[in-house]
Amino acid sequence: MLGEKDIGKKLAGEQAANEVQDGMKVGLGSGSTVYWMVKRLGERVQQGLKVEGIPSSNQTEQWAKEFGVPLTNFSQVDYLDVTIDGADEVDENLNLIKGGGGALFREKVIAEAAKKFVIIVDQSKVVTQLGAYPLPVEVLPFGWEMAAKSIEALGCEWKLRRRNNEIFVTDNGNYILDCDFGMIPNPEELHKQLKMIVGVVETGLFANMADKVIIGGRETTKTIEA
Ligand code: ABF
Repeated sequence: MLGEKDIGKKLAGEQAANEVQDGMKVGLGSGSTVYWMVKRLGERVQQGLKVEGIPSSNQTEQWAKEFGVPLTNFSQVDYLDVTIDGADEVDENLNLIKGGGGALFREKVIAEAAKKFVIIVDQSKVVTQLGAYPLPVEVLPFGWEMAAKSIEALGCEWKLRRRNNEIFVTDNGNYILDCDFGMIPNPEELHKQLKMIVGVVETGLFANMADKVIIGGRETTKTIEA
C-alpha cells in the first residue's frame, strides 16, 4: 500500500514519462521519484517508444537496465532533449536543492546538457524559500577539511556525510558535506560563492535551471512552468 508521498511521486514520475516523445534523448535523474519515471518509461519502450537515456547515478543505471530503457552516453550525443529529475526542495521561483541522494554532480551535468529540465516531486518538497533542507556540497577528498573551513566561513554548520558509519563516497569518488545555512534568500549568489572555494566540486543549488515542475498529489498532479 503506497503512502500519500509515494502516490505523489508515482503520479509525477509517470506523467513526466508519458510526456517523453519518440526519438528523444533523456537525462535520467536519481531518487525514488525518478524510480517511477524510469519504470513508466520502460513500459512505454515495451510499447514501441524509441528513447535513449543517460543515467545520473549507478542506481538509476540499474533501474534503466531492469526496466528496459536503452542507455547512451555523452560520446554519442551532443545534447539531451529533456532531463527529468527529483529534488529535495523546490521554491516558488523553481530554484532547487538537490543532492540528498548524493548524485548532485552528475545530476547537474545532465541538467545542463538538456534543452528542457523537468523536476518531479511530491507536494512535501515545495517550499517558499530554500534552506530547511541542509545543502549538499560535493568536495574532493584531498583537503576536504580546508574546503569545509571556507564553507563554514560563509555561515553554515556542516556535517561530513556518512552511511553505515563510513564516510559516504559519491559515484565520482568524492565526499559530501551537508551544510545548514538556514534559509537561503539568494540561491544563485550562495552557489557562486561556494563554487569559488578550492576543493568544492559542485553544490546542490540548482538556481534558475528548472523549466517545469510536476507536483504529485494524492490523486492528481499540478504543473508549474518557469
Ligand atoms: C534526486 O532526487 C536528488 O537530487 C534528490 O535528493 C532526490 C529526491 O529524492 P526523492 O525523489 O527520493 O524524494 O535527484
